[in-house]
Amino acid sequence: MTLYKSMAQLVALFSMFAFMSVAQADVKEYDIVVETKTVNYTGEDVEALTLGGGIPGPTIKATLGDTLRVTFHNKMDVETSIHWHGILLPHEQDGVPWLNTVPIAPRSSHTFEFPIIHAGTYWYHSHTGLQEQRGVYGSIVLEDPNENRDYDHDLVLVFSDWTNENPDDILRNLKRDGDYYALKKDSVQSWDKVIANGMPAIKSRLQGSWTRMGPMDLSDVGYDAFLANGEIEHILGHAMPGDRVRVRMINAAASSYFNVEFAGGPMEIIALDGMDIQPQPVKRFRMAIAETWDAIVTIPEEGGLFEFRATANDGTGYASAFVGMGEKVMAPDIPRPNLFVQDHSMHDMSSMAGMDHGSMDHGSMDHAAMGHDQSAAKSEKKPIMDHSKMDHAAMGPDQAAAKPDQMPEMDHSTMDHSQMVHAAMGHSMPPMTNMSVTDLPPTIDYLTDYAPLKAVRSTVYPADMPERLVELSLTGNMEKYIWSFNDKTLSEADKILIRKGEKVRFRFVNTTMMNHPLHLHGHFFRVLNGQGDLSPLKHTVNVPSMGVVEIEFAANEEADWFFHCHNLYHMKAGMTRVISYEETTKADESVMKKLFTDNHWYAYADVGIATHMSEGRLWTVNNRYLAEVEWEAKSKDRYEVEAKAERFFGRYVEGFVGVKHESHEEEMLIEGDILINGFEKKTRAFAGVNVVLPLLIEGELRVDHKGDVRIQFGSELQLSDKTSFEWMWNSDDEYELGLEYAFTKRFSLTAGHNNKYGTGAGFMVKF
Ligand SMILES: [Cu+2]
Repeated sequence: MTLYKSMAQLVALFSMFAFMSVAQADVKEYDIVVETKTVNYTGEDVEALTLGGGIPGPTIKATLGDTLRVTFHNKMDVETSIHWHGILLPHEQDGVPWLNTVPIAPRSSHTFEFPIIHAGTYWYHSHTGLQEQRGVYGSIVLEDPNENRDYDHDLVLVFSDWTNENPDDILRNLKRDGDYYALKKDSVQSWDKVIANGMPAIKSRLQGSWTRMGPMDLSDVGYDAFLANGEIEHILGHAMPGDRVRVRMINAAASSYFNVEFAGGPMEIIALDGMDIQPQPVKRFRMAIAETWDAIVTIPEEGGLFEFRATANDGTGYASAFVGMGEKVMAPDIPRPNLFVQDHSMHDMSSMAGMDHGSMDHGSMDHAAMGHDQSAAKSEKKPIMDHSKMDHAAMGPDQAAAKPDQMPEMDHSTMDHSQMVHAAMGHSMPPMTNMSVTDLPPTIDYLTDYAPLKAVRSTVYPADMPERLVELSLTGNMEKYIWSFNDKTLSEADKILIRKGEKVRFRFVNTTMMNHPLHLHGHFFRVLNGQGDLSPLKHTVNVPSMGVVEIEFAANEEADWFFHCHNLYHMKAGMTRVISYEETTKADESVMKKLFTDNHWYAYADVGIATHMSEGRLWTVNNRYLAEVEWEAKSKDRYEVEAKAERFFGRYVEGFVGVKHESHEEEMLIEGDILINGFEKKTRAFAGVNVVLPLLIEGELRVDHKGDVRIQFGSELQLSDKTSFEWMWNSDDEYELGLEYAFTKRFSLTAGHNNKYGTGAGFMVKF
């Protein structure tokens, strides 16, 4: 009887389940054209790339259990691709050209089809070249029919950055000089400003250059506009006073972090990268590139049209979106960050070290001396310190062992994707409804990390999974604009091999002065932020400048997945890896070669003409090698020209070989004893090393084929926005002093003294 009853219940349950599956297993179809189109955001016509005729493309919507079928029609002359950012799907649907999906050839179409097995806010974008910067991105809303949150409106807000310049030219400029856009951004960190910022700034700069670190950098590219749903100012939607509005914010910028603030009061953050978190009210938060943040805001009773403002982290501009009705109410201006005082010590943001908050080096920061961005540092500190009351001993990730099988949605490893629809149905997030304001934790003024954020339930993996630790230093050479992991770009590195069934932990140590938003395709990972079981799930994690972050994920997929910095230019410059499942990888050498974008060659020229001499340099450079021809000349008898090939070894060392031909006036002995001045011509082959020394002085040691040794030192100092000073001395008793005033990035006035060629003034043109 009991058995019969249970059986009947089981059958009833099964029927209901089957019915629900049928009822909800819709196929959602979209047809989207990718084409070029002239846009004008800032008074200049620019050929952009659009999806469905717009920037951003249309919002793709589907419901948990649906099958999504999207056909892209490429009407362009170049190939394209679409990646489904943050969505769990079969590897061959992930869209990374060659690695996962065939590229969408010019004037052809491609259909993606995959089941929707989780809900949330995501986005899609091109993974080809720098097309994302040109407009190939759009939003995705995946709804959970069982979600039971309390809001009146559900809106999507895509933030992005816009430049009138061709993105390929931008990368070429950055490869010439990582600071290329500093002037456009008004962020030249020249000595006049360092001095104006007083002793702490001077000390900080000297400390930084002593350890051979360049100054702090918040962004690389100087943008012409920032966009909210494709407009500089956008009306997001109408809402009545008292309405609760869910806003799904997506940072689709190619290389901009945003500080987001709402004019109508605190935002209640409810989801991160599509995954629900315990609601956390914040006044302002920093949004890394490629993240999605869902927030609920309440339109204040007094009414108005309230601004969502996304201010670029470097302070160069913002995008606005308004919600409500009536008079506009603006969000406050966020002061520009002060880049002149910084802490060069490492910040350990990971839970492991985070447990021991005492070890954090915030104390060494001179808060009093800091500018506005330091308020960030202070509030960063606050939420972390709040955890000091927690039982640290109980919070190590190892206690994950205590609660196995608590992450069913991560545990689809054993299913094939066709069964995932069913699997996912049982896995909807628990409703987070009817939380009254009093249930919320205290409002955070400015949230710049993940420390206080908690998942809605345990995200812990089963205890019996074998573990693998992958240590990745985030490395970069700002001067040469080479970005890498462990000092190796994608083309120089091996795939990262993992095995199905493992728990893979990544430990990131950022050795650079920039933030890097790291994105893993096809998986959610736990950010080990000090919240133990409730570590939030994400697909993109910011690793702050000089910071340490750890993540872990369950290796429950197949084949190959891209993993990279989501700063588009960093990705292209080499901060990228392929994560491969050992048993099922399809990325052989020929596939890998097609992914290499970091070994591209760029060519440049500088030509200077002055009253006392002319000089020039032609060079071509890739991620590892440089070839150049350099000359200095006063007359047909007084000149030198050298050709050189260099190889880079890490950030500070280069080796080179070359040949130098010169003609100079020398005292000569003729017929044994008569001393006259003549012109000596000589040609020597040479080899040597360049080393970046403390205080960022460039040292060079070279030996020529006759055994003559030369040591040389030199450096360049940025005196003001446009003026720089250069000096050089070598053991052949040559020295040179030069001043350069840059009218534009292409044209400078110069003045200099060289003990071989004399003193003079002129100009320099850069190509
Ligand atoms: Cu990066």
